[in-house]
Amino acid sequence: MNETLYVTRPYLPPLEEFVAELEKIWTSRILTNAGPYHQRLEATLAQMLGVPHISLFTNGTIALMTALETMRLSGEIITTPYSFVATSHAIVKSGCRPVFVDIDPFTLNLDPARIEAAITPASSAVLPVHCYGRPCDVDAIREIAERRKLVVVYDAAHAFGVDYQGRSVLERGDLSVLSFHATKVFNTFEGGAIVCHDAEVKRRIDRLRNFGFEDEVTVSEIGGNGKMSEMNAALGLLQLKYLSHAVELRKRIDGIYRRRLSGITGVRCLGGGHDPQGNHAYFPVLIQDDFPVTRDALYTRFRESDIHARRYFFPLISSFPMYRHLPSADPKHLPVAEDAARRVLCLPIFPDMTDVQIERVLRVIEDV
Ligand code: T4K
Repeated sequence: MNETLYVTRPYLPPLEEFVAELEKIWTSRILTNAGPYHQRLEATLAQMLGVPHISLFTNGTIALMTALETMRLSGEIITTPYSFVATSHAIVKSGCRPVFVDIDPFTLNLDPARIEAAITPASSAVLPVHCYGRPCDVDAIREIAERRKLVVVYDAAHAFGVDYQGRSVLERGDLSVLSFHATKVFNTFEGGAIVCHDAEVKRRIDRLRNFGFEDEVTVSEIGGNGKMSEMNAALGLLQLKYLSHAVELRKRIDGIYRRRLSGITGVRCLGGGHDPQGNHAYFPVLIQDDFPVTRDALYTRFRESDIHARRYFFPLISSFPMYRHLPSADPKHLPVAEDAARRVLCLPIFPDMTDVQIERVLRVIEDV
């Protein structure tokens, strides 16, 4: 009997290192509210990622909601249906309405060529996703947003450490939002962050993260509680020591998959050699019509072999009950996203995946 092989596994530092940090937290009794670990992680991440300002959060979803609030958005926000459901939920929870626009068939990111047709007088922003950590067409999106006076908030949940044209992709847009969930390339158990360009905006983000407090006695707006705890920040700081090694290990697995799958008709690997500065967060393949079985049949074969490949992102967000009534959710407006959701399968990839485990995955596909 094989052990279950999951789509991802968190890469963790040696337990003793974490325990040593926990002992310090126990002694200090500072558990949260922008304590020393939190401050160090913010400073270290800003420097390491090469971004001007970063604010840590309890998770990516709260960070997304706070990002939209920070920009005082209202009305409609143009977004992709091909993402994790948190992307649209954050829009609605911030009091706005999502407008779905189809994706590009090569990157599976929001297609800039379709944004303009979706703009109405009620549009306030665009919320694209760097899906699987592959950069959106950020220049085209910026050009449209500037011309049509729209804010751009990137859902960069997958894009930790990703560069675009030699600089962090997180610098693009008005704000970028990261997730540090356990399933991500860099994790703090749960966690997230907002990247912004100037100190005044950071102050607003930090206020909204902390109930709206300006100082001990002044509450200037209705904020929430999005603070990251010291324990989470301590894990983050430790993870950073091992991050580049972890990404190298992911890259190696990506390379093996790509080589072995290139000879198999009907399996299209997304991305590839042209994104050397990617983070290899996911390994999505699209199952084409000339593959002997459907994507769902292949998914079932994986399950029968105790391999939990995942259909990220199926079903489309636009097909969930709270969104499917929207005019923009009509499948006839979203043919590329519909097709991708029907074909995609994310294969297991995580830093300490063994060669035997990689073989197990490939064998299921090769056997078909
Ligand atoms: N925007 C985008 C584009 C996102 O992808 C996400 C999150 C967000 C926003 C929101 O960020 P957060 O608020 O989550 O910070 C997972 C994650 O829960 C979610 O964070 C992630 N995207 C999404 C793509 O995947 P599930 O429901 O598929 O996770 P789950 O529990 O099935 O985990 C997948 C596999 O990972 C498991 O089979 C085993 C492994 N795993 C999981 C956990 C939680 C572990 O080995 N250890 C663990 O602790 O949503």
